[in-house]
Amino acid sequence: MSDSGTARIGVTGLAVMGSNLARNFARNGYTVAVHNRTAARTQALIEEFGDEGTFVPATTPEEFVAALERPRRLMIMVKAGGPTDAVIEEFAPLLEPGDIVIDGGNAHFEDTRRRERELRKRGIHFVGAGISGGEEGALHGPSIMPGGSDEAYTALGPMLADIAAKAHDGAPTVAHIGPDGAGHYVKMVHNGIEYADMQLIAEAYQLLRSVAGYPPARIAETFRAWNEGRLDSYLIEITADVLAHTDAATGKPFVDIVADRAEQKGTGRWTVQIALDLGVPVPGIAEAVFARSLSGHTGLRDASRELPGPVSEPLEGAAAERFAARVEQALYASKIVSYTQGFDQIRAGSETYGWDIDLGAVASVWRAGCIIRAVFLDRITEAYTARPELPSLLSDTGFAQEIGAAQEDWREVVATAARQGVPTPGFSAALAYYDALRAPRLPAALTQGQRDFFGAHTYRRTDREGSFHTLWGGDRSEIPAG
Ligand code: NBP
Repeated sequence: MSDSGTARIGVTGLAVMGSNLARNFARNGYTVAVHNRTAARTQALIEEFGDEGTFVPATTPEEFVAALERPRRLMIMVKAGGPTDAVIEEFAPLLEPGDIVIDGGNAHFEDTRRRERELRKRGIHFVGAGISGGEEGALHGPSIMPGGSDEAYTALGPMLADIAAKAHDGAPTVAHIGPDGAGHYVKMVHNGIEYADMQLIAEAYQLLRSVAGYPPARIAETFRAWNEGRLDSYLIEITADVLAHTDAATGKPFVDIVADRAEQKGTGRWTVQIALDLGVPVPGIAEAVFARSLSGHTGLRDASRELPGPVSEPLEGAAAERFAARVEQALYASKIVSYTQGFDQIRAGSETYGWDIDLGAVASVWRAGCIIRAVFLDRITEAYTARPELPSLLSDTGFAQEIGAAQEDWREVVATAARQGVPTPGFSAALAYYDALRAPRLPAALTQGQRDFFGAHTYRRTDREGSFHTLWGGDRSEIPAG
């Protein structure tokens, strides 16, 4: 191979995310090699933003690789899936042992594990890095969740820290999550939690609208007030902005002219699929994915509109205000439960794949830059930092006390929603999860009895070790099994 180039890092794939990340590196003083399959994008970046820093434009993969200092740091920002594999195949033969390939796209963590394994055979480090914050984050500071080897992180970490968002205490929102696919796995669960957060906020909105009888502008004010307290977060802030917005064409509240059909793309669905594979209960995330899916089933909805439901009048005055305060409690309690489930899924993935993920560090890198950034994440960081072995977030004394204080209102909100026919799958599932965890006995005992009856699946007893089967078709005596 020829002499080393001068670029500290290279970015290939210069659509919105790649070009903004390249600019972010350049603005932080790094010389950045830039490349795109279609050269026009590279030219456009140099023409429009070339004066923001030092860019080395390359038109061929060979030129691009030659522009990088060694060990090379090459970031891929192309469409996830086949395009990422195509780019790896194109560049890998041009690289040398010790070089680092970073995939900042939204890859499935199993793909990242496979790619890491394959490149490791050639001595090349592969870093699957989850990047959250959209195009604004990419430019001004995202939350970054890199996986891969310790060696790669040593060479890369300080640069990622420079371009990452900074939390209120000045800490950069990046941490080495763990080996191979750990970073993309955590990014996936981040998106699952994002789905759950958004669903809970949507349910709070619907309750304030239908039960408290508030118009969107009043609900926007309510969310603004909540954003001053423990719910302070990016999602609550933008919810208030969306609800306060008026449609210019009709003069109606914007939220009333948007079709009520939501999209559910890759990562939310992956989170639930993987949770099922790992046997981790994440009903809050699952209900959020299903709620979006249901909203898009217009045929089913059209055919069901005339089904009977309760008739009720919205609340008024002080009663409406009292109910709104209860909704805040229900939202907060349900949010604690959603994060409990998300962190439990990260713990399960970490154990299954041997990643040794520091849950406190994960909470810490979500404190700024990403979509779920919130004051609340400081609390989670503190809880896991104080007790890394915490069995679940609900075992943290502070969160348990807050749930205890919220539960009466939470139950009342769920009961009111059921009585008035307002669908609240997120609030209800969160409460059911909470009650199931705290139940002294679950009806799973009966389920086991049924399974033994029809399929001789056996059961365990509460009073002694071993598996047992009852001869249901015979004299119903019990025999040891297995
Ligand atoms: P896109 O996901 O829209 O991908 C477009 C880029 O992929 C272009 O540079 C395109 O090159 C390149 N590309 C494709 Br398509 N097929 C290729 C191939 N076979 N070989 C080489 N290059 C190929 O870009 P994006 O929205 O900037 O997102 C980039 C990555 O970041 C994705 O994985 C995305 O999921 C992830 N991400 C996006 C966001 C976001 O908010 N948008 C947030 C976080 C992560 P061309 O110009 O020649 O067509």
